[in-house]
Amino acid sequence: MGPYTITYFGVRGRCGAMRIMMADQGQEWKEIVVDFADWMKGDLKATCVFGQLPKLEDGGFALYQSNAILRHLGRNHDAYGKDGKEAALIDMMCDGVEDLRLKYVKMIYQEYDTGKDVYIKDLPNHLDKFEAVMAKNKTGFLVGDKPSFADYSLFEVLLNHLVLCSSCLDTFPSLKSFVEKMSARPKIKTFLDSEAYKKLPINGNGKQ
Ligand code: GTB
Repeated sequence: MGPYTITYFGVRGRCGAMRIMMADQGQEWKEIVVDFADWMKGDLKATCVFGQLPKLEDGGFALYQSNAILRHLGRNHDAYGKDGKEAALIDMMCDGVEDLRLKYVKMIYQEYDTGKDVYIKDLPNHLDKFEAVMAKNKTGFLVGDKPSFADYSLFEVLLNHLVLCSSCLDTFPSLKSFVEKMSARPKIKTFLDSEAYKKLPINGNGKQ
């Protein structure tokens, strides 16, 4: 597998989780940062399967769609469960995280000024589902006893939500502990403390 190259804009956005996952797995990768003005010229867009980024290259193999990329990394790095049933549950949790991510992205890009307060008020009604799964599993991860790609995706989305509302996990002890423990994993801590991570805005429009 590899070498890996991520092609994406200069934001965390849809690459946050895959970067954290590769860092935690001790996997190096290269970044090709695309300037949005260059992107608007259309040449690169025309080469992308869905006309969008991110793109992950794994050696000569190119892949689009951030969740497909997470799954591919999960297969390559043994972060996709120990059997078919765990894999199915990990898929389910990743899709659940995606539902929350899409709500977040819609609020950030389309209705930040008018919708942020309503979004934060409604957030517990989404976080409680993840809290219940995390509390029931008792291992500190969503499924099984080690991190899967769904954990990296949830972790990254929770980090973004803590920037949006620093108290959002105060009533969710299992999620709060999950974020603390994931943040303290040595390779994740090194990555989150790095300039490469800190210099990137979360979203493309400067809202967070
Ligand atoms: N379902 C896809 C996935 O999960 O990979 C969604 C990918 C997607 O929305 N890609 C956006 C894109 O390629 C970038 S993420 N947009 C360009 C286009 O459609 O032509 C959101 C985003 C928007 C703007 C910036 N920016 O200005 O730097 C960065 C990221």
